[in-house]
Amino acid sequence: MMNGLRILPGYLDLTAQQALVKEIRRIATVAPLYRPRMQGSGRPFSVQMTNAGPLGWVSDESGYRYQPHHPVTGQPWPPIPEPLLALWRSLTRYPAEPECCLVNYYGQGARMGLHQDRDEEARDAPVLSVSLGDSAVFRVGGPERGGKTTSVKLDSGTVLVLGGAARMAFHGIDRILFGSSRLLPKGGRINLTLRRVTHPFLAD
Ligand code: MD3
Ligand code: FE
Repeated sequence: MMNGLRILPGYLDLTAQQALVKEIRRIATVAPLYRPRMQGSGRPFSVQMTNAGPLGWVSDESGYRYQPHHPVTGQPWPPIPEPLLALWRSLTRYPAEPECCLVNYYGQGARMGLHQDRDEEARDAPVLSVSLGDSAVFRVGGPERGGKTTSVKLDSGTVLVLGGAARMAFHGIDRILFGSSRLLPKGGRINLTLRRVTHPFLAD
Protein backbone atom coordinates (compact mmCIF):
# COMPACT_ATOMS: atom_id res chain seq x y z
CA MET A 1 0.00 0.00 0.00
CA MET A 2 2.59 2.52 1.06
CA ASN A 3 6.22 2.50 2.10
CA GLY A 4 6.64 2.01 5.84
CA LEU A 5 3.04 1.02 6.59
CA ARG A 6 2.80 -2.37 8.34
CA ILE A 7 -0.64 -3.69 9.21
CA LEU A 8 -0.59 -6.71 11.51
CA PRO A 9 -4.16 -8.07 11.91
CA GLY A 10 -4.57 -10.45 14.84
CA TYR A 11 -1.13 -9.60 16.21
CA LEU A 12 -2.52 -9.63 19.78
CA ASP A 13 -4.53 -12.66 20.89
CA LEU A 14 -7.59 -12.35 23.15
CA THR A 15 -5.52 -12.82 26.33
CA ALA A 16 -3.10 -10.05 25.35
CA GLN A 17 -6.02 -7.76 24.43
CA GLN A 18 -7.73 -8.38 27.79
CA ALA A 19 -4.46 -7.67 29.63
CA LEU A 20 -4.15 -4.33 27.81
CA VAL A 21 -7.75 -3.39 28.65
CA LYS A 22 -6.89 -3.96 32.34
CA GLU A 23 -3.86 -1.69 32.00
CA ILE A 24 -6.00 1.01 30.39
CA ARG A 25 -8.55 0.82 33.19
CA ARG A 26 -5.70 1.41 35.64
CA ILE A 27 -4.44 4.38 33.59
CA ALA A 28 -7.95 5.89 33.42
CA THR A 29 -8.32 5.64 37.21
CA VAL A 30 -5.27 7.87 37.70
CA ALA A 31 -5.67 9.98 34.55
CA PRO A 32 -9.40 10.09 33.68
CA LEU A 33 -10.63 10.19 30.09
CA TYR A 34 -11.58 13.73 29.08
CA ARG A 35 -12.70 15.43 25.90
CA PRO A 36 -10.01 17.59 24.25
CA ARG A 37 -11.11 20.74 22.38
CA MET A 38 -10.28 21.88 18.88
CA GLN A 39 -7.63 24.49 18.29
CA GLY A 40 -9.31 27.87 17.72
CA SER A 41 -13.02 27.00 17.97
CA GLY A 42 -12.80 25.12 21.26
CA ARG A 43 -15.33 22.61 19.91
CA PRO A 44 -15.04 19.31 21.84
CA PHE A 45 -13.67 16.19 20.11
CA SER A 46 -16.06 13.26 19.74
CA VAL A 47 -13.15 11.04 20.87
CA GLN A 48 -12.24 10.97 24.57
CA MET A 49 -8.58 10.82 25.50
CA THR A 50 -5.99 10.28 28.18
CA ASN A 51 -2.26 9.48 28.13
CA ALA A 52 0.48 7.47 29.77
CA GLY A 53 4.20 8.25 29.72
CA PRO A 54 6.38 11.28 30.43
CA LEU A 55 4.60 13.37 27.79
CA GLY A 56 0.91 13.41 26.91
CA TRP A 57 -0.70 14.83 23.77
CA VAL A 58 -3.33 17.45 24.55
CA SER A 59 -5.42 19.90 22.53
CA ASP A 60 -7.39 23.00 23.50
CA GLU A 61 -8.19 26.48 22.14
CA SER A 62 -4.49 27.41 22.13
CA GLY A 63 -3.46 24.41 20.04
CA TYR A 64 -1.91 20.94 20.09
CA ARG A 65 1.06 20.14 22.29
CA TYR A 66 2.76 17.55 24.46
CA GLN A 67 2.85 18.22 28.20
CA PRO A 68 3.86 16.25 31.32
CA HIS A 69 0.57 16.65 33.21
CA HIS A 70 -3.14 15.94 32.78
CA PRO A 71 -4.97 19.13 31.68
CA VAL A 72 -7.89 18.59 34.09
CA THR A 73 -6.30 17.08 37.22
CA GLY A 74 -2.85 18.70 36.84
CA GLN A 75 -1.28 15.34 37.83
CA PRO A 76 1.60 13.67 35.96
CA TRP A 77 0.56 10.97 33.49
CA PRO A 78 0.99 7.36 34.73
CA PRO A 79 3.82 5.25 33.25
CA ILE A 80 3.45 3.42 29.93
CA PRO A 81 2.54 -0.22 30.73
CA GLU A 82 5.41 -2.68 30.31
CA PRO A 83 3.61 -4.88 27.70
CA LEU A 84 3.36 -1.82 25.43
CA LEU A 85 7.05 -0.99 25.86
CA ALA A 86 7.79 -4.62 24.96
CA LEU A 87 5.64 -4.31 21.83
CA TRP A 88 7.53 -1.13 20.81
CA ARG A 89 10.90 -2.85 21.31
CA SER A 90 9.93 -5.90 19.31
CA LEU A 91 8.22 -4.12 16.39
CA THR A 92 10.33 -0.98 15.93
CA ARG A 93 14.09 -0.81 15.74
CA TYR A 94 14.03 2.64 17.21
CA PRO A 95 16.95 3.09 19.65
CA ALA A 96 14.92 4.87 22.35
CA GLU A 97 11.73 4.32 24.32
CA PRO A 98 8.40 5.88 23.39
CA GLU A 99 7.51 8.92 25.51
CA CYS A 100 3.77 9.06 24.88
CA CYS A 101 1.01 6.49 24.88
CA LEU A 102 -2.09 8.34 23.73
CA VAL A 103 -5.31 6.52 24.67
CA ASN A 104 -8.25 7.33 22.38
CA TYR A 105 -11.73 6.08 23.31
CA TYR A 106 -14.39 6.02 20.59
CA GLY A 107 -17.98 5.68 21.79
CA GLN A 108 -20.91 5.30 19.43
CA GLY A 109 -20.68 7.91 16.64
CA ALA A 110 -17.15 9.10 17.48
CA ARG A 111 -14.76 9.72 14.59
CA MET A 112 -11.45 11.38 13.84
CA GLY A 113 -11.02 13.61 10.81
CA LEU A 114 -8.13 13.27 8.35
CA HIS A 115 -4.93 14.72 9.83
CA GLN A 116 -1.17 14.31 9.97
CA ASP A 117 0.76 13.56 13.17
CA ARG A 118 3.28 16.39 13.16
CA ASP A 119 3.52 17.59 16.76
CA GLU A 120 6.57 15.42 17.46
CA GLU A 121 10.21 16.48 17.08
CA ALA A 122 11.32 12.90 16.48
CA ARG A 123 9.83 12.44 13.00
CA ASP A 124 12.40 9.72 12.33
CA ALA A 125 10.69 7.55 14.95
CA PRO A 126 7.84 5.29 13.83
CA VAL A 127 4.38 5.47 15.38
CA LEU A 128 2.86 2.23 16.74
CA SER A 129 -0.90 1.84 17.10
CA VAL A 130 -2.99 -0.87 18.79
CA SER A 131 -6.74 -1.32 18.14
CA LEU A 132 -8.98 -2.82 20.86
CA GLY A 133 -12.72 -3.41 20.95
CA ASP A 134 -15.12 -2.47 18.17
CA SER A 135 -13.75 -2.42 14.62
CA ALA A 136 -13.00 0.89 12.92
CA VAL A 137 -12.97 2.07 9.33
CA PHE A 138 -9.49 3.62 9.03
CA ARG A 139 -8.65 5.90 6.10
CA VAL A 140 -5.08 6.50 4.99
CA GLY A 141 -3.78 8.73 2.20
CA GLY A 142 -0.48 10.22 1.19
CA PRO A 143 1.64 13.11 2.42
CA GLU A 144 -0.74 15.72 0.98
CA ARG A 145 -4.28 16.59 1.89
CA GLY A 146 -6.64 15.88 -1.00
CA GLY A 147 -4.61 12.94 -2.34
CA LYS A 148 -5.94 9.46 -3.01
CA THR A 149 -6.98 7.54 0.12
CA THR A 150 -7.75 3.92 0.89
CA SER A 151 -9.90 2.36 3.60
CA VAL A 152 -8.79 -0.41 5.90
CA LYS A 153 -10.89 -2.08 8.58
CA LEU A 154 -9.04 -2.29 11.90
CA ASP A 155 -10.27 -5.11 14.12
CA SER A 156 -9.44 -5.67 17.78
CA GLY A 157 -5.90 -6.97 18.17
CA THR A 158 -4.57 -5.28 15.04
CA VAL A 159 -1.23 -3.51 15.40
CA LEU A 160 -0.05 -0.84 12.95
CA VAL A 161 3.53 0.33 12.58
CA LEU A 162 3.96 3.58 10.68
CA GLY A 163 7.50 4.36 9.64
CA GLY A 164 9.16 5.83 6.56
CA ALA A 165 6.78 7.66 4.22
CA ALA A 166 3.72 6.38 6.11
CA ARG A 167 4.79 8.36 9.18
CA MET A 168 3.64 11.59 7.50
CA ALA A 169 0.55 10.15 5.76
CA PHE A 170 -2.84 11.78 6.25
CA HIS A 171 -5.11 9.43 8.18
CA GLY A 172 -8.32 9.32 10.18
CA ILE A 173 -11.15 7.16 11.52
CA ASP A 174 -14.34 7.42 9.43
CA ARG A 175 -16.51 5.41 11.78
CA ILE A 176 -16.75 2.71 14.40
CA LEU A 177 -18.74 -0.46 13.81
CA PHE A 178 -20.37 -0.14 17.22
CA GLY A 179 -21.13 -3.48 18.85
CA SER A 180 -18.85 -5.50 16.54
CA SER A 181 -16.65 -6.76 19.41
CA ARG A 182 -17.33 -8.08 22.91
CA LEU A 183 -13.96 -7.06 24.37
CA LEU A 184 -15.33 -3.92 26.07
CA PRO A 185 -18.55 -4.62 28.01
CA LYS A 186 -20.03 -1.20 27.15
CA GLY A 187 -18.82 -1.33 23.55
CA GLY A 188 -16.71 1.21 21.73
CA ARG A 189 -13.12 1.22 20.59
CA ILE A 190 -9.81 2.00 22.23
CA ASN A 191 -6.79 3.00 20.19
CA LEU A 192 -3.37 3.19 21.79
CA THR A 193 -0.71 5.16 19.97
CA LEU A 194 2.93 4.99 21.06
CA ARG A 195 5.19 7.85 19.99
CA ARG A 196 8.66 9.16 20.54
CA VAL A 197 8.27 12.93 20.97
CA THR A 198 11.70 14.44 21.64
CA HIS A 199 14.84 13.65 19.71
CA PRO A 200 16.85 11.11 21.71
CA PHE A 201 20.55 11.61 22.55
CA LEU A 202 20.28 15.38 22.20
CA ALA A 203 20.08 17.42 25.36
CA ASP A 204 17.29 19.96 25.41
C1 MD3 B 1 -0.88 6.90 10.11
N1 MD3 B 1 -5.46 7.79 15.93
O1 MD3 B 1 -4.18 9.46 17.64
S1 MD3 B 1 -4.47 5.04 14.78
C2 MD3 B 1 -4.03 9.67 16.43
O2 MD3 B 1 -7.48 5.05 15.59
C3 MD3 B 1 -4.75 8.83 15.44
O3 MD3 B 1 -7.37 6.56 17.10
C4 MD3 B 1 -6.30 7.00 15.07
O4 MD3 B 1 -4.66 9.09 14.30
C5 MD3 B 1 -7.09 6.12 15.99
O5 MD3 B 1 -3.28 10.55 15.98
C6 MD3 B 1 -5.54 6.22 14.08
C7 MD3 B 1 -3.47 4.63 13.43
C8 MD3 B 1 -2.47 5.68 13.11
C9 MD3 B 1 -1.79 6.36 14.08
C10 MD3 B 1 -0.79 7.24 13.73
C11 MD3 B 1 -0.48 7.43 12.40
C12 MD3 B 1 -2.18 5.86 11.82
C13 MD3 B 1 -1.20 6.74 11.43
C14 MD3 B 1 0.56 8.29 12.00
C15 MD3 B 1 0.87 8.42 10.68
C16 MD3 B 1 0.13 7.75 9.74
FE1 FE C 1 -3.05 10.51 13.99
